[in-house]
Amino acid sequence: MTIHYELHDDIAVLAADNPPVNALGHAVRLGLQDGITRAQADGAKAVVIYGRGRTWFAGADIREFGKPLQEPSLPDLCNLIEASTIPVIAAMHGTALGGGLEVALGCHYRVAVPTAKMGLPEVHLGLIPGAGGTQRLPRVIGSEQAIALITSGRPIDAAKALELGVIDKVEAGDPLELGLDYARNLIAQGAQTRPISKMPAPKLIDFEGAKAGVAKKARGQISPVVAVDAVQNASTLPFDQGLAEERRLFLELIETDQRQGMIHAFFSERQVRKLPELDGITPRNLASIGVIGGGTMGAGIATAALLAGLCVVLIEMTDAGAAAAKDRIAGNLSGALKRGKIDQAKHDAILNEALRCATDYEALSQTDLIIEAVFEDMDIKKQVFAKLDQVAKPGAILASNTSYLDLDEIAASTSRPADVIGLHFFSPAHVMKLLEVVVGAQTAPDVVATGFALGKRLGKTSVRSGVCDGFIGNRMMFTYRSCADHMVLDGASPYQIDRVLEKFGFAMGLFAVSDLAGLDIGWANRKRLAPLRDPQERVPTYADKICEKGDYGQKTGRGYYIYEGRSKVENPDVMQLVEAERTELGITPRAFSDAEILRRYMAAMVNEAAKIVGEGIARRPLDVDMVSLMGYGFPRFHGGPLKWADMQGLPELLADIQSFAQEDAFFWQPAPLLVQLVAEGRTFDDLNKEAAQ
Ligand code: 3H9
Repeated sequence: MTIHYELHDDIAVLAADNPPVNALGHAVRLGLQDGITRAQADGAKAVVIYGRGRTWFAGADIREFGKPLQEPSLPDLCNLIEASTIPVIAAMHGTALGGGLEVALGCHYRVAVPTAKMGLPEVHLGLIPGAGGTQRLPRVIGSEQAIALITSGRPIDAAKALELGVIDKVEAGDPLELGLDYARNLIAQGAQTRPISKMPAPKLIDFEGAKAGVAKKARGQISPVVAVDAVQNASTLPFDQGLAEERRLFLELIETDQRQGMIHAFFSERQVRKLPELDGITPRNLASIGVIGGGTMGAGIATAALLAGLCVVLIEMTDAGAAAAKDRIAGNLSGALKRGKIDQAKHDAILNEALRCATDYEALSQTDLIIEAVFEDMDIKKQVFAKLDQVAKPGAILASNTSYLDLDEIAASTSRPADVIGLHFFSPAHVMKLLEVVVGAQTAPDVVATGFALGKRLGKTSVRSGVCDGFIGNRMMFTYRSCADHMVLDGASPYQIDRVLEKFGFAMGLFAVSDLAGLDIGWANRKRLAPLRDPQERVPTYADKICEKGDYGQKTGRGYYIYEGRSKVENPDVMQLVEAERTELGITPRAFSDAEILRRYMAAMVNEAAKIVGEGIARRPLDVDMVSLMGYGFPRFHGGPLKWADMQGLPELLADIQSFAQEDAFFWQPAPLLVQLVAEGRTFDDLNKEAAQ
């Protein structure tokens, strides 16, 4: 039973019992419907609804979306609760989200414990609130505030909810007791029901302006924009019509690819940390970590660890280097202080007690895990690992933050390759959410488990990767960057490509991102790869020539773009270099349509991703999707490259790749896994499902 009915004197209590998050699945809806009906038939004077376990209802059951509806629908249930002739009280704790908050808004009174959080996060699933949230919330808090809450999807805490008038009381204690006390008072005062639907329509605001602002931020995502329309209806239509429109818009959004993409992202974020190989494996202890190298990356890693409560020993080569590293970390921490992530006392304790900067590797002798973040050069890394092998205590984990290099070769420079792992952070490491946990041929399972445990402690999404050049993310980026370079040589411009990518939903185009990361990084990597290249490979050189001019992107003020203050303009040198290279190679440039640019770019990305999964570098397609979403700015509403590929149709993508291969058979070699899936009529998501069984 998911809803327990109890009578406490003349108060009926409906206790939700649907772990883990009391999602409002069919059985819960039925239980609430029956409970409300029965309470009135029993002659109860009030109803209290609360959640057993860790939370009030955290929303509709997302797994039901896209399947046939089983009555009662959630909007009907909210209407039924609101129409109750006796007052219904929501006693909330945990997370009252989406349909959960809508059920509470269907109730006549709302009380909550101080730790409760509430919000309407449906836009993050490609949806809008579909059980009256867009009609009831604006009646309570006004359209402006409702638009802010619904289009951001951000939850608010109980104090803010009280201030806005979403709830009537905040009090610490047991939610059931809180609800019962409130109900007794209401009964004593002879209080009546209080349906929000009977409140006056909210005042008109500048909806057009609000919609334009939301559309700009949404960058191609549909649901936040639709949400503004729905909220506007609350002001312009009678309640019932507004509700019917909300339902229509909700059902339209259910059918979209964006809804599928975002729900894929939601479940993948949770699935990605589940690795059968780690079942029953206990991670090693982690209290202190060492970081070697105090540049932007090392300082960022140290900051992330310090903010997570770990002690950090940071090693630099000289005293001046150590002092500079400490300054960098202090700068990061003062940012965290300003944003309210830590208070002054914690800030001071971290800087004065938890962090130690030194120049002697001996200082690492007691640390549990040491992450090397030195220059990306195999010889230097090997020297560092040989030294670590000398000083690290037995059982300490030796981690490399390398972004491309062969982890097995690094591990071989120690006497304990089972303790060696790759922990590939993304810069700035205290901000970016992705951590690639790179597992070498000899890495011990409990070392892998510790890598994941560290990622969790740092608040990262950790993704397992095998060893290959660039691991999951950079290997893919290398390929789609090559594809973009080929298009530039053949007639497109970096600026057209960036515009196409931004239209697709990336916050920044590829070339603008390169400027941000620093063009010297890619240049160094191209130099490293030069001797390994196949003679059949097309390798444009215009990017090297930009670097040869000393233009490294944002840090020098010039790269693909010229940066002045906060604005950027195209750098005219770039197309001059491109044109010179075209002439040298005898290429007559041709026009590329935006659609063709996107098709080629995405085909290159998907094809490489399929190779990565096919080779077992990524365990599942969803691992690739998570890397792209969390580390490379792939638009969440497309779900990730392989979810996007499924929705486009794999046969169509393979046909594209085969047709591009007629011009460049070396670059466009179809991934065997893609060929196999097309032949079997299966999708990448089928592989995700099989892996979850
Ligand atoms: C909606 O309400 C639409 C309505 O407006 C209209 C309808 C007509 N359904 O995240 P966790 C699972 S849309 C099904 O690890 P936490 C989750 O997959 C909904 N399952 O825990 C995981 O399963 P597993 C609006 C759900 O403590 C397990 O529960 N609501 C749902 O870190 C634990 O989850 C939302 O968008 C669900 N609604 O965080 C809220 N929610 O163990 C979505 C969770 O097998 N949920 N699961 O991997 C959340 O934001 C977080 O789960 C929450 C807990 C904050 C609640």
